[in-house]
Amino acid sequence: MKVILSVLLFLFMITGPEPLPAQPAANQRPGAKTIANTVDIVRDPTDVPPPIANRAPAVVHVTLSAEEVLGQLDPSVGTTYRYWTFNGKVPGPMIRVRQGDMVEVTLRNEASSHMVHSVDFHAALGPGGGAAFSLAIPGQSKTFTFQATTPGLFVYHCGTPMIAEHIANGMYGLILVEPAGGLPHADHEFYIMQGEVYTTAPKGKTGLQQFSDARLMEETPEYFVFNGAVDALTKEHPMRANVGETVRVFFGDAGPNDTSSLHVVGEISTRDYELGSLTSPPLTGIQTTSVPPGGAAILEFTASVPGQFTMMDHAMARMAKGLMAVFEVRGAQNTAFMHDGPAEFASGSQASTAWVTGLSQADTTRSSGGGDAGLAATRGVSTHPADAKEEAIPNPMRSMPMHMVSAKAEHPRGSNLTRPVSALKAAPPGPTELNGCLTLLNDGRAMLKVFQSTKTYRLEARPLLFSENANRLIHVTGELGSVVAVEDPSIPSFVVNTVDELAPNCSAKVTPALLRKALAKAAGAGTVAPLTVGMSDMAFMPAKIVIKVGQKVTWKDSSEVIHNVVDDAGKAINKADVHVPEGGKPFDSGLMQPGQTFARVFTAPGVYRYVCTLHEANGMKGVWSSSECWGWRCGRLRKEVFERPSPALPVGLGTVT
Ligand SMILES: [Cu+2]
Repeated sequence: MKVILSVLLFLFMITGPEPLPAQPAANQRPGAKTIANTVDIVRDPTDVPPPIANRAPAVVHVTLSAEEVLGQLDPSVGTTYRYWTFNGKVPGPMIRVRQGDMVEVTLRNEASSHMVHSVDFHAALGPGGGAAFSLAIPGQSKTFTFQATTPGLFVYHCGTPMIAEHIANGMYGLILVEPAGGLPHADHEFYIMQGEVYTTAPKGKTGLQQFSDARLMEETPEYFVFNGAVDALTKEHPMRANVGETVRVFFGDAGPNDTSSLHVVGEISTRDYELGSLTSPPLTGIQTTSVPPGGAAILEFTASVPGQFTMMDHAMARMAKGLMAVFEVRGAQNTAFMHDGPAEFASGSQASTAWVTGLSQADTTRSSGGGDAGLAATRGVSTHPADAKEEAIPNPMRSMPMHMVSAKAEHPRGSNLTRPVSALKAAPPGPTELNGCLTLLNDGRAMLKVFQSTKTYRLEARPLLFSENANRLIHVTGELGSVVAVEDPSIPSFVVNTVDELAPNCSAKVTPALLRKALAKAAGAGTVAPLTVGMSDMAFMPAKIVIKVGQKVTWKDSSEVIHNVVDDAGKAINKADVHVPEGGKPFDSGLMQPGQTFARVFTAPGVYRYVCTLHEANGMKGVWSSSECWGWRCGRLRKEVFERPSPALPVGLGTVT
């Protein structure tokens, strides 16, 4: 046998491979230039076998066919390459078995092959991982069986010398050995392998590229690829998920030479089964995973916010050599994790409301010298004169729970219409409401001049909470903030929870008596007054409320845009965005014209999450496509939360949690 092989190999060395037989131009990648007689070798990353679930150990049949094909290495410029593959794709098929399974592998080396091939399973115990048993000359089939003893994600690859060449040419894949009972559910699973391609000509050359033995030995690949080809997982096979869904990536580094520093820009792995181990606990909260050649990793993360997320080897020069993948996340925007502009105080974000410096003293001093670069730091300088002045305010208050009074709930008002600023410092918990005239400055700041007073507060909230109330007399609830702005360090800030209009303008005709009347009207007579939720063209307001069982909520479309209010998993873009507690019923307001209201009495306690599916429901008009809804506009349509009042709270009081 050895003699036959040696003779064959020798013949190859002398004659070299014959020209490849013409391959059908099948499976052309969409959008790719048609290159005659080539095939698309890219493995679709969603090509993942189903979970093994809870079955007993079994005999698993796996057939791998060694196929040498002319494939597209970089279809955008018409670069082709002679790939050696398992089953015509790179990587080869992902194999999924259970611990204890007997894996019966048949390797069929196609008659059209020019090389001897085999397969070495890292999941197998035995010499060569099965390479000797599976060594097959062109036209031959070999079968061997191994027991999957150890859970984990393992690489397999061709084990025929020169192995590095067979790997570089595309002969690799992953086998997942699941533990008994399987892996936890993930909403999406992807299969990605990193590889290197060594060519004699530099990247960018069109036409058929020749393998370079010298470059392989130098370990200087001309191309780095995910799933076999340049840009394979960006344009042709981007990976998609919706906000709130869990993503699991089965990743292997085929090498043959370089370690991958796998990183997803803008995500943090919630679980990282480092080195592919499923017998060790996963690491958590991982930014970049080191995956050696011939190694693997299982990464999991939750798609938190919509957008495009780039996955790459953080050895970034490799991006220019073709190594990049894209995750597309769709769904409602979530500005809690990141947003443009200065820090805001989202409802319920109690922990993030103190300004401190994140820099060393030296850097703080340096950056407070002025200029844009110093701005952020300046805001946090503890020695800033304004901070010193406000020193008495923050900490005891900041650590207090935010007992926010819902706008329409019972609450004594009128007594603090013109509460002086000095009083704010002295008396925790300070004002929880203010009345005054709202002015929006050109730079986006919202200033509240307290009614019949010279005092002014800078209001902190989501920027557009105020847009429709500019130049109106308003009532705001919230708490004193500790943000000191560079522009006006002497002006205290007030973190806003709710905004209510008291009068449509700030004219002098509004008297304290009229104001009290407006406040009383707004407060309602009873302790379980109906609650109104406004709908601007950006948001539900307030974003979160707590009501009593039996309380009525009225939504009012206070914008100039059609809206709806939907809590029905069957109608939401993303099921994770809506929730009805046990005993509650799904609801749907139907389309609401500007000015229209929709009311509902809630009798089942629990958390309700709902959305405006407006753009989806109104899909008959192209402009309101669902993609519109995935943008920042629709993303501002906040979810509402209803919760049973905590026993610690007086009945009828609302709170923000
Ligand atoms: Cu091979």
